[in-house]
Amino acid sequence: TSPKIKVDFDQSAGVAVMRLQSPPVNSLSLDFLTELCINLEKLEMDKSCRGLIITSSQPKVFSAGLDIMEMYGKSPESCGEFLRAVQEMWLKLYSSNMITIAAINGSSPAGGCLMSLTCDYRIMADNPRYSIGLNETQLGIVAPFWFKDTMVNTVGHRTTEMALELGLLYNPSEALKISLVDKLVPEDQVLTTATQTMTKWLAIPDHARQITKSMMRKPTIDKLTSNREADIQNLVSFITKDSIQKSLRVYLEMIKKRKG
Ligand code: CO8
Repeated sequence: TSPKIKVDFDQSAGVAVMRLQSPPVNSLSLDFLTELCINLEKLEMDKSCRGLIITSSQPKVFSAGLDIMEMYGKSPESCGEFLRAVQEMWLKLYSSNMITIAAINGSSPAGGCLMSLTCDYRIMADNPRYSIGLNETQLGIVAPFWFKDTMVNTVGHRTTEMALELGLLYNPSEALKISLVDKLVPEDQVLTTATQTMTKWLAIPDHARQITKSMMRKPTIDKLTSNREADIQNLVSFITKDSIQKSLRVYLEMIKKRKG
């Protein structure tokens, strides 16, 4: 099978560009997450890699979030393995020592939004057809507490409370207004703007920036690392309930119907 992630590392700049290329919509399957984590680990260990830009190779979509098929009609064991991989992705990205910038060149619901939120800075294409947000309740499911915490840390408690209860998806200008993203640029300038922004962040001494980042994020990360298996058990028993499986089926039928 062809790689779902393409990494270009510019040794002289110390910056890697990671392109998500899992057609059609970069949904986060177990295979995708495994590949993502292997790539992240390699870059993290390479001391010459100081910055990482994450973007999508797929048209119109940054990432459709978790692959719903990994949670639908699957055994508790499979669901558990999958959700452990989602935790792993979040832990690796949120605790990265690298400067991470999301170049959001398409829609970014749910797990796609989470990936963006783990980054240090978010640049989104100014296209009103794109949307971003944690829309879990619209599927009849609940965002894990660490999804919630990551959003609270970015946009504050009140905005997160309302966004999560309603499962709000924001268009780019709304997302900018609540600081869910940091900057909007025309679609064809997302990557170049990310590179320019990276230059600014690279000017800060790594050790000082890294300690500061860790100081800001460590309490949130510790909350999950000290409770990983209990969290999995909790999520698995929720997602495998008949009523929740039914909600997922209804939602899947809805996105299929909406097509065309
Ligand atoms: N998982 C699996 N398949 C998907 C997903 C997904 N997340 N998203 C889209 N697909 C499929 C579609 O069903 C469609 O399949 P097919 O071609 O067989 O009909 C194909 O991908 C292409 O999709 P679209 O035709 O809809 O593509 P568009 O370019 O028109 O739209 C969007 C792209 C905007 C991304 C749209 O597909 C969409 O809105 N998708 C749903 C996104 C979503 O709601 N994701 C939520 C996932 S849940 C999550 O991430 C967090 C869960 C937290 C864990 C909770 C544990 C308790």
